[in-house]
Amino acid sequence: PPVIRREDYQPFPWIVPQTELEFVLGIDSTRVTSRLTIKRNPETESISPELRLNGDGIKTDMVMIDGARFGDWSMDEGDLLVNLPGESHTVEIVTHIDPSANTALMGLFASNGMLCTQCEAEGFRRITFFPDRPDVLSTYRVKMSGPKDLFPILLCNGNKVAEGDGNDGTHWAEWHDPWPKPSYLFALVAGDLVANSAPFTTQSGREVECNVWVREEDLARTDHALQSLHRSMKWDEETFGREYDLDLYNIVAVSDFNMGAMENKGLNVFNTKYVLADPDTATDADFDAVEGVIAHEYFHNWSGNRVTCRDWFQLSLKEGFTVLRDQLFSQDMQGEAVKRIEDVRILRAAQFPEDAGPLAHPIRPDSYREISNFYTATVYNKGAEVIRMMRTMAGAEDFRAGTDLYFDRHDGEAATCEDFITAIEDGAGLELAQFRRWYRQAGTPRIEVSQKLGDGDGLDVTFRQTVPDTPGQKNKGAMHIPLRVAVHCRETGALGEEQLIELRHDEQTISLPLAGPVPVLSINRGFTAPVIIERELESEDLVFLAAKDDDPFARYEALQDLAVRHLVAAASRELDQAGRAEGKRLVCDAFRSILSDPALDHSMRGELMMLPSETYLFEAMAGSDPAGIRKAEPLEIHKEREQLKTAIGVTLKRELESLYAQVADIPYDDPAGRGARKVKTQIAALFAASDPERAAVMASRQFDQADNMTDRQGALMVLCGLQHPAREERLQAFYDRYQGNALVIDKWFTLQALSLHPEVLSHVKTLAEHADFTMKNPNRVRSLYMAFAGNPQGFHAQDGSGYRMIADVILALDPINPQTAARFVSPLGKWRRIESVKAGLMKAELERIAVTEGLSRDTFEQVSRSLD
Ligand code: B3K
Ligand code: ZN
Repeated sequence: PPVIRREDYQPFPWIVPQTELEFVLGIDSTRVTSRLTIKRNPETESISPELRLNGDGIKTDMVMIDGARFGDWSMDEGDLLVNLPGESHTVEIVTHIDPSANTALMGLFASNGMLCTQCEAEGFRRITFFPDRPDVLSTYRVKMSGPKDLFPILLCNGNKVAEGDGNDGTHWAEWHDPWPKPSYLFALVAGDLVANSAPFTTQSGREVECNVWVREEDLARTDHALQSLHRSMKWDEETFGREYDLDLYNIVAVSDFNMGAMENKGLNVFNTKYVLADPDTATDADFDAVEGVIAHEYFHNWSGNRVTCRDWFQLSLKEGFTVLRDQLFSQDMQGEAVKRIEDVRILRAAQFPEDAGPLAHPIRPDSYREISNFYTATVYNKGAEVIRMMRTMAGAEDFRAGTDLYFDRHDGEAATCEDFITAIEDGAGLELAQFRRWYRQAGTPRIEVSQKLGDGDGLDVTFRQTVPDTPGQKNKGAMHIPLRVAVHCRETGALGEEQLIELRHDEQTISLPLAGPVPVLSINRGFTAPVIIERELESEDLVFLAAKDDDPFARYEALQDLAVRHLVAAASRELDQAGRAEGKRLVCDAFRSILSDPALDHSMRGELMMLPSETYLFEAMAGSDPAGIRKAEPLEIHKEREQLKTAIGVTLKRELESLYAQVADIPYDDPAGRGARKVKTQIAALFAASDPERAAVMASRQFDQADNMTDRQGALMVLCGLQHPAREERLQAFYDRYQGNALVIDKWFTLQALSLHPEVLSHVKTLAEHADFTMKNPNRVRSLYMAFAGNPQGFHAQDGSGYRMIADVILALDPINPQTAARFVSPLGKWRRIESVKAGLMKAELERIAVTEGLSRDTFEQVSRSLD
């Protein structure tokens, strides 16, 4: 497959002012007629008569040009080519497709008896021939017809302008979307659906009909989604001055979907996972995820739809910015500190490893073979961090002036990341010349920090930054990095004043004011920059920061650092017995102050109680040696982390018990309920390591008495890791209670695949044979195998059987759903950073995939990058 390069961008030689589509719908045969008005693009000089319409796996039954049958077309790969002599023409094309055979879930596909579409990035070309690229904007008019019994509801973008009944039990509807849009935002849905509806009145007083469409049996679980939509609409008016621009907003939930959701104009299509929620079936985290994804897709209406992307290399223009917008929204809904910690945890678990591995790429990539592979944590989450840094430097108010200018300047256009940066410079008054490197350079910057007392009353802090080499990029320039810092005093406990500093050089020294005689530097407060800080710090300093820092993120960070230092040293066998005991003692001391600190609410306490994830420890272990000699040993990391949990459970038994007693009976709806549930499950998980028998009793009781999914799932998670009869009993009870509820049964698969149980690998093998398991449903595949690939004990099994299992999944899934299959490659791609025996086994699996005939473009690209 060819490589597409950013520098090769050329505007399309034609414009397409109008697109008319007609669908005659059927589950296994749908006829699509398209009528395009096309004109020469006045902005290009091309004089070639060729019109190239993209197609992917479709054939045409008929082509008409300017109303007359036209036979002189040809095909190139999947594309349709015609030569047109004039300035403007109409092009009419008829195609036939079979939605029921579409297991890739791109284009028009069938799910549970309904029809729906997914067009981003290049799915529209699987429906009809079209210039399927985001810089070709067109106004759509769509007519669809089909059997009324199968498809009582017919939806499309924009507004419904006409409808009626046809012959033989069919009916039809015609939709018109007044806003010009690229083909990737097209959507159509036909099915037997019901809506939860409530109007929203915009700031200018227009009434918007809001609907959440689901299958009848799911209707009772849609209130939260609908309310989240209203909250998002209001927030975007207040925070970014953005008002909705149609009289109708439809959200449809489908159970077969490759990702979370899709922001099609006026007709969002959602994975059921991000729509359905009630206390009996969804955890607190699920509720937050629904709210966050609803917000994200809604915010795209401006950052993505009204201003779209010129080409797919600009993906972060809409995704990075929209992720930042949804993060800020959730911070306002749920509390800033906890949300920030969660977002950083995701960044470190998903993006840092990507940036350090074979798939590393800048937030604005330079090339791709398959664009689906670039919907990554880098483009999304690091993209959001980069824009957040602009906001930090400008301040919220000036940043808003920048985004206002951006929306004003580019409304109705297909823009670039460069356009965004320029608008922020002009509107917010920033100078971002060097900062642009964040868009070009991949790799997580590392900053080595050292300090010494200066002559006067300052602390001289020296910063040395490096950006690691990444595939295709070496010897990178220094980054412009904003950091919030403060210097506290450990002796007096005085807290220093926070200031924002901006690094721009490979090495620089900055003098910071002291707050007292024993300075402790609090750095990257609030995680202002997505970097790795490396510094020698006395453990007492970390303990002080963990207990006393006034920045909640810095407190969390100090505690994480304490644990990371101990665990990496222990897993690398650098500690003797005394060193090991000392490391555990320090973590336990810090934990003790967290458990009892009356100033913390339980939500924050629960957050602080989370030990660093094994993925993050993997990074810390493999990345802490710039020469790349030290490799990660996932099984050692796992063992040491479990031992640390044991030590905490044993040492702090009394404190943990009394805290459990304090939170155990806080009711579900109590304002402190959420935090209480978090803390409860954390405690049970610690006891699972220190006193399994006791944990089994505790978790069984929590499970049996639970009146909500958070408690039930938390308890079952703990039980799943134990070798105890309560495990099978509760797993069965959970299954029986929720049989037939796909989203909850996904949880049932995930809990077992993620479990700490020593037999996890054979459990997963058995589960793959379960009657409820299928490779055809992406949620189900991920619930079992993505969870397993994230379970170090199973995935990294000594004999390589975990690697083989994931490679087999890739090979089995690739012909069914390449996009989802390709997502399983990156766990195996970590081979270079892992100790040599396992590295060899992982690489062998990648090589076995690489030589397989007929691989999809998606999987081929990821596997070859991982072996390069
Ligand atoms: N824009 C879509 C993602 C489409 C992924 C295509 N492979 C959802 C989102 O980011 O909002
Ligand atoms: Zn998005």
